[in-house]
Parts: sequence; structure tokens; C-alpha cells
Amino acid sequence: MSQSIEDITAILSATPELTVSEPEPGFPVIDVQTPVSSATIALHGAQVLTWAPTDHPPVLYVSPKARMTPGTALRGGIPICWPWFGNHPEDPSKPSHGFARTRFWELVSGELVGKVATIVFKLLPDEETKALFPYDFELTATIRIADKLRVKLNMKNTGEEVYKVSSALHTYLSLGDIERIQLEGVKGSHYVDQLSDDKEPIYQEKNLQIRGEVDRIYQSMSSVLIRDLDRFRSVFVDKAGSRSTVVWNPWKERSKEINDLPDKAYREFVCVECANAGTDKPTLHPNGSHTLETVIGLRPLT
Ligand code: TA6
Repeated sequence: MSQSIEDITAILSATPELTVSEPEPGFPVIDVQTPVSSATIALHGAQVLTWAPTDHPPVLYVSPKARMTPGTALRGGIPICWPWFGNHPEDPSKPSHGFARTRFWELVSGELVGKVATIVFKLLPDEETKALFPYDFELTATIRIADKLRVKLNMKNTGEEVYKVSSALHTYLSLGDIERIQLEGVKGSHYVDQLSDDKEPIYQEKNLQIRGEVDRIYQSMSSVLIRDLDRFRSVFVDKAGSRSTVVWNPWKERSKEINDLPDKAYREFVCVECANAGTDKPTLHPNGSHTLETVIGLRPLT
């Protein structure tokens, strides 16, 4: 259950550029207008849904068939995958990518200072999360919207037991045409192919062009640059607190199998996810914390 529209409105009341709407009943979304960009953020999952600098096409992709249904992952924007990435390591019956993206987060604050809007959300454990993940935690998502988009996830162990987590800021980037992009930043790194039973790391010799299904965990701390020839722009994905970058495109057959994705949608997005995935699994000690961050923006196509 989310905070009420009245409570959300009260928190945002000092900043007329931040308003709340309900595109679906019971699914509040914060609308953000800064002098240089606009965004929408759902309280469900503290999920950035849209972001674009003024007068630019969207930078993030949201499926036209995305569901705004509490408890269901929304296909697009930047889902927060935590406390595990992908299938649960021991129990496949647990939700894919953890539970952070399918719960309502508490809106803590929202403000606009100059050209930068900052919205903060918090997620605390309850009996449902304890049934899935028997530990105490405090998650804080800080989202800064300006001529760049910055999403910072701080994960704190507020309990007495040590535990490991895997996570991802599962960013869906909007493209003009998947076959007219080049993905730079992974060349020279190794990746584990999630589509293969062989988990031996593979060397990435060149910049990545996508001509089929790709689902790879790159062992890399580098930024990624997507050169989008169709939209005549580049999109950069910088990161911190991450030793793994996930690149995913479902391509034709997998797109047909995903019911909240149009069949041809694979041509319009690629996921570039700043992650702690694969062997990159931070350990959280009591009172310890880890921060995973992504910064996304546009550059001219050079
Ligand atoms: O990040 C890549 C991935 O793990 C893929 O294997 C695919 O499952 C994708 O995430 C989407 O997962 P979702 O649970 O959102 O359908």
C-alpha cells in the first residue's frame, strides 16, 4: 500500500515543479519538471519511468504494454533489482530480481534547487520481505534529475547478521533502431554469457553491435557509451559501486514470449545495467552499507 495522495502532495508542497498523479488508481507517480529536463518516478519500486532533457526524445524505454499493477514488475525505466539479481540463488520460487522493484517505497523528500530536482525514497523490511529475505536492511534511493539522471541506491545492514547481496539498476535505454547502435565501453573486458551453460568468462574483443539475443554480465567497472546513429546522439551510462555491467536485449523470439513487451519492441531498447551481479556480490556487515550508482546523460554523436 502506498502513501496517500494527500501525504505525497504535502511532502512535495514546497516545490510546485514536483506534482503527483495516479495514471492507475493506487499507483502514484511523481511528475518532475526542471528547467532543463522532465521525469516521472513511481513510488512503486522507487522506479524512474521516464527521463529526457527538454526538447529531446525519451532516454529511457517503457513498454507500451507495461503494467502499473502493485506487486508486478513494470517493464521499463530503471527497475531496482535487490537483494538478488536474476533468479534467487537457492530458491527459484522466489521473485526474479528480488522484491525491491515490486513494493511501494516511502517518499521521504522532494526538492528543486536551481536546475536539479532531488527525490528521496526509503524501503524498510516487513513480514513479507522477511519471508523472502530474513534480514534487516534500510534502502535509500536518491534520484537527481537535471541535464543528467543520477540514481543512487544505498543499502544498509541494520541487523546483527552478515549477509551478501546482488543488485542492479536495470536501466532500459530507448533507441532509434537496435541495428543502428554501437555499444562502447565493454571492449577488452570479459563477460559471462547468461544464455549459455558454459559460465567460463569470454573476452570481448570489439565494441558491441547487437544482432541477436544478448544477456551478458560483463566484469567491468567502465562507463558505457551507446552511439545511436538513428537518433544522431550518444547516451552515456556512468557508474560507481559496481564491478559488473549487464547488457540485455531479448531479440525477436524472446520478445514474443514476454507478454508485457510488444513483439517488435526489441528494436527499440537495450538494457545497460550497473550491477553487483555474478561474482560481484558485496558483503554487508552489521551497520555496514554499500552504494550502487548510475549516471545517465546525452552527448553529441562524434
Ligand atoms: O538483466 C537481464 C535479465 O536478467 C534477463 O535475463 C531477463 O530476464 C531480464 O533481466 C528481464 O527480467 P524480468 O524479470 O524483468 O522479466
